[in-house]
Amino acid sequence: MDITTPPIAPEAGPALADAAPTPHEPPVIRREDYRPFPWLVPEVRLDFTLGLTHTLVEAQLTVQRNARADRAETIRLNGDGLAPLGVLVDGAPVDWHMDGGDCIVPLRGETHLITITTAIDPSANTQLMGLYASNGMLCTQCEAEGFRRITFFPDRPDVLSVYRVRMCGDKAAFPVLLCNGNKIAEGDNGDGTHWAEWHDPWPKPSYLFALVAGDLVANSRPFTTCSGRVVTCNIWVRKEDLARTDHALESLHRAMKWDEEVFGREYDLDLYNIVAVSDFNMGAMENKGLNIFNTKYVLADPDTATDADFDAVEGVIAHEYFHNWSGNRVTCRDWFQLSLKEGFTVLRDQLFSQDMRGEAVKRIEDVRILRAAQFPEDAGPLAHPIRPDSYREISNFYTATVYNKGAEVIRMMRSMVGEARFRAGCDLYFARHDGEAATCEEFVKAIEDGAGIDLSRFRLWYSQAGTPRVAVSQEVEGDRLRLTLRQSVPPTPGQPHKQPMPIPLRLAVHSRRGALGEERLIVLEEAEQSFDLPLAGPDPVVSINRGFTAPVIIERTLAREDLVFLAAHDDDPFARSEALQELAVAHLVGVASGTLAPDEQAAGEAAIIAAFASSLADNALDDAMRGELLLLPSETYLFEAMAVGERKADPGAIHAAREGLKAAIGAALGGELRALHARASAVAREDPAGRGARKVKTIALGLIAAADPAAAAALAAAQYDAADNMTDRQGALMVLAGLDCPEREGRLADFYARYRDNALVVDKWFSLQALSLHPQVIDHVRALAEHPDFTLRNPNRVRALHMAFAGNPKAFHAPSGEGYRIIADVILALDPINPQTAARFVPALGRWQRIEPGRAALMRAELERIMAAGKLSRDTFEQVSRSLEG
Ligand code: B3K
Ligand code: ZN
Repeated sequence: MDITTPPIAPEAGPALADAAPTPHEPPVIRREDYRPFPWLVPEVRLDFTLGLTHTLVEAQLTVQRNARADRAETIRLNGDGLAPLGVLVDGAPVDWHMDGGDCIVPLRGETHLITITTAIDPSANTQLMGLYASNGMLCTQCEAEGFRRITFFPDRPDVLSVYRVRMCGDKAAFPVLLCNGNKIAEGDNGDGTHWAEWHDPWPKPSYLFALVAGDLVANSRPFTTCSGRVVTCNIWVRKEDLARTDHALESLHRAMKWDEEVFGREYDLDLYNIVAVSDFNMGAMENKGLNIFNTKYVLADPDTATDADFDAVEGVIAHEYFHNWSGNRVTCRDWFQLSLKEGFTVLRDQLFSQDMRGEAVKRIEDVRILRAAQFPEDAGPLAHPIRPDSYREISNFYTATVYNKGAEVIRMMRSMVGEARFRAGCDLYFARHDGEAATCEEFVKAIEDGAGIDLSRFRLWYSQAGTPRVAVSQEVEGDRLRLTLRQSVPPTPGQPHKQPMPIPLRLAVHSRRGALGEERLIVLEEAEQSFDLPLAGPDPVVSINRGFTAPVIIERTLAREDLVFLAAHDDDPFARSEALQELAVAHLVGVASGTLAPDEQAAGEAAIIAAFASSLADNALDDAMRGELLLLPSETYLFEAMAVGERKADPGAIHAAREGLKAAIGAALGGELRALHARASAVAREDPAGRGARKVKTIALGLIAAADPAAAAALAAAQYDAADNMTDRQGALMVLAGLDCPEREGRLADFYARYRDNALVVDKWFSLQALSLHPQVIDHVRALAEHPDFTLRNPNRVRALHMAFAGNPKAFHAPSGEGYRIIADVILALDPINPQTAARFVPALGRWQRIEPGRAALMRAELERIMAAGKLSRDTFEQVSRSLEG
């Protein structure tokens, strides 16, 4: 589901940059201030006496001086909301003191044993960071800085320790006791409590610590590694969820095998545990040997999960597994290096999914996500390089830039050197830095040395924010084509001037008469550079950035017939879908900004309809790819394309233009779309072609609905009633939810009644109403926020209702400003409960500078209202203040 984050306008209100700092202004942490920690902590022993409302933690830290750091006479142990019950050094009390949340302990010698005791109430932990209670079980989330909410510790990723953990708790409440590594002992205390002791032989930073205690059952199946070791793999869930865990377990095995074959990485413990919890701030967490997952990315069966949900489970399971090497064996020196593990691991999971599901469609999907989530971020007030220079709250930097653009940057290196040399670079990286906390610079150096390439200028991709724009012009000279490329990287907050960066572009020069040119890779190094290329025939058409080799915006005005040619004939499937997108973007931005003459508008619409018609008729296409070719660019992406230079985005005009085009396509191709729907409906669920059929079925319904709502309502109701899987059922209900039709209410009520006991499906019920095209969606969202199943305490539920709503461009950007007010109210209500999740809503309001002045003023006013509300969390304060500064 597309989460929209709209753009902004500078004249819309006074800037807050000069305002006096609020008394609660949190400090700025800077990358340049990094210093090694003065102490090493080679060993940690933790002893937990577990209870839902009262847990006692005794920590023993073996510390020794770090010869590579400045000498210190104290040790700073980070804490957040903790009070030490006792602090001993080598068994004796010492004169410790607090500095903010941290505990400062004097240490004079070379090595010491620090013993420190804390008590916590997991049931009161609504932030879901540290140790918290969820559905009667106890679990942890420590990345980035949650461990300091459990015990006092140097809670930074460059302090690596071997952990030994003992946990004791009530046998009935917590029959299963899990931690990182291997279980080395367990026993019964004979008083209704039991205990287990775990040892993780691999040194790790505190953010990878995990503990789970609860009433869980496992789906278990061994995996034999390439060297013949047998690894027990368990997926732990509540008993009632066990039947929906096979896909997760199979995905894990596939990921383990793929990482051996493609990256030469073998798993390194005898046990791999995954636990699913329903209260979780994000998707999943890669704790060593004990991944903790949001249930959304574990549980799947055809009745309750869509095909897209199945893919997401496979992708996230793989992502967390791949972190075992890219993140755990080699971790980050500091949090500015986050993309070292996240960008690399996203690339690895994308390559895995490409291999599992087909390269072309997966690449198109990944680029769509990048454009919908990362391009707007890079063009707004929260833009930052993939390796940021400063932050106030690191949780705010788990962004599409660090993750998805980070993956694109590494993918570019891979494209430039080829698969084999990239693999050599990765091997060198893992060999050089195994067991260390490394930097992005060290990663680039390893690729440089291992792959044999000079990446000096390429490093700019790590330090410069903003999406580069590449302007293309061409000239024919005899039998050659002279292609001239000009790059510019737009200014971003704190970075007014940029340098040109190496931009690898796969391209081919086709002839519109039919001959396809050979593909080659060029690297644009300079601000402006020309390339002489052979012609394949007359009327050359350049197919550029094939496969999306670089995360850039290509600026060119290609004749409509050239785009139609590429959309129908390009031999690169990505380029083919891209030509259609280009055709649609140019047309829709033209219509929305009122710059097209009526005959141009008619010609543009006719060309798009013709391209859609040929995608519908092309028997060489499979339905999965056909589906991609039948999707128009998202409204978020169209905002970006409209807000160029002085021109602002007009969400209302974009929505109207896009819906108008959908209606024109639906009207012109109604017969073909109905035939497609009928053909796809006849494909059985188990048929290998079933997936693609389900995808095009709902896309066809959406286009028919835009032109003929009554016909679409009847078809959707029939699809809903006949559905034997969630993809069809949800797809049909999504279309019905957007229509003011008699079929709507009954199906929505049926869906809720059918699945009311399944939280993940109830989330879908909230989302599809919040995302709908229905004219009363704002009233629906207000009513749903009062529904007995709605709670601000469960992040999945808040995201299902309010994040979906913020991603519904028509409703969120209602000219009255009501959409903005709903989201601002949620931020204010959620901030004291769960600041991390609250802050995630701010970017939706934050892009006011690139939006038309009326809405921009309303968005800005909501941000100011949040700011004025007083004591905000670090998370929300940082996002709101940056959004106001622009
Ligand atoms: N590393 C975690 C994300 C942690 C987010 C903390 N706010 C999941 C992942 O990216 O694999
Ligand atoms: Zn990750």
